Amino acid sequence: MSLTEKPAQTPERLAFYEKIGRAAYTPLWEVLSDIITPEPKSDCVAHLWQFSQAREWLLEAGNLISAREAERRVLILENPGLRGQSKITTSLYAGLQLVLPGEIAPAHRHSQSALRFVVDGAGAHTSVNGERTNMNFGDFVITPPWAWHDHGNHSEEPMIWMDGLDIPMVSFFDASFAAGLDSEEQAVTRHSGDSFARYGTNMLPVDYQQQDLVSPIFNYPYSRSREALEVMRREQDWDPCHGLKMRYINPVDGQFAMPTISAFLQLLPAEFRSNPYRSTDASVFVATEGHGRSIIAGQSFEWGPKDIFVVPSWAWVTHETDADAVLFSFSDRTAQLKLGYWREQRAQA
Ligand code: GTQ
Repeated sequence: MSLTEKPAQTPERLAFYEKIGRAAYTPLWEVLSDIITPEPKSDCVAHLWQFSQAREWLLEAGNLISAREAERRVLILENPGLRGQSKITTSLYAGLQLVLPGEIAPAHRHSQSALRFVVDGAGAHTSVNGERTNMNFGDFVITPPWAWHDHGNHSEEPMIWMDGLDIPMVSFFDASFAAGLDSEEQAVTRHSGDSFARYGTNMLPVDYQQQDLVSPIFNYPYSRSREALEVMRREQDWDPCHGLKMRYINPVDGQFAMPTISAFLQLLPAEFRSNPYRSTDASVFVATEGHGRSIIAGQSFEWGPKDIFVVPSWAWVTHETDADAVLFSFSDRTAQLKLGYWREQRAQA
């Protein structure tokens, strides 16, 4: 008996397992090494989705079904090791959503938290908590749990963003609630930019009391985040694994912007060769600028702007760039940190 091997199966033992099995018992020693593993073992595999192909198929879907009929016109990015489960990693969902000019994706709300990362088009909007925000390339937008949200596109061009949701986590806890609103769009009761002015300028309203774990900012514009990376690069203090990597925060408590999902933005300079890194949070990356490749568990994935790739839990990853590159990423790190699971490891090149 050990953590890695199973005991021999004798006819007497098998007969016993069969007998108790009929009454909903299972001997631990037959399954222990499968359920408590010395290292993370996952069906989640490394994979890359090329944006050019995704865009073509999304636009094709645009001719087949409206946003209204679909509720959300999304192509799920389904991990090849987790087909049929609507998961990009074991704990997270991702998809690419298309909203065509003039369309509305109707108002609804659910227990699941959502993030949007804008990859194509400009000027569509999402409304949350009575405020409408315009979405532009690279913006990181959050929808808190149980918040009404509807999307629309008054621009002239199709808009595509990546959705990241904690759907598998909520399913795991059997805690899903969802409801539709009786009107297509929620009432707009605040001016655009109000929450950013209140909470996104390194100030808070003087008597502000924290209400929940979600950031009160719901659009983190790319222009601001990108500019920050550009200013920091002058100091040349590149992390050997991550280049310059920042995390999106809730300004009220300095924690991650969402209670279950962590999001990051990083700059890697041209010709960067990272040291190997792994962590227990499987991560979804979107290349926003530049070209390069990531070697994930020994397999190389070439990426360019808007391509999406996934790094499984505890898989070694190194990044290599040709030109300056910017990577957005998200993972369940904040959930793992709260639960006391999260680990990381660095290696020399
Ligand atoms: O935009 O509200 O990709 O509810 C999946 C479920 C997006 C959304 C998704 C959703 C949404």
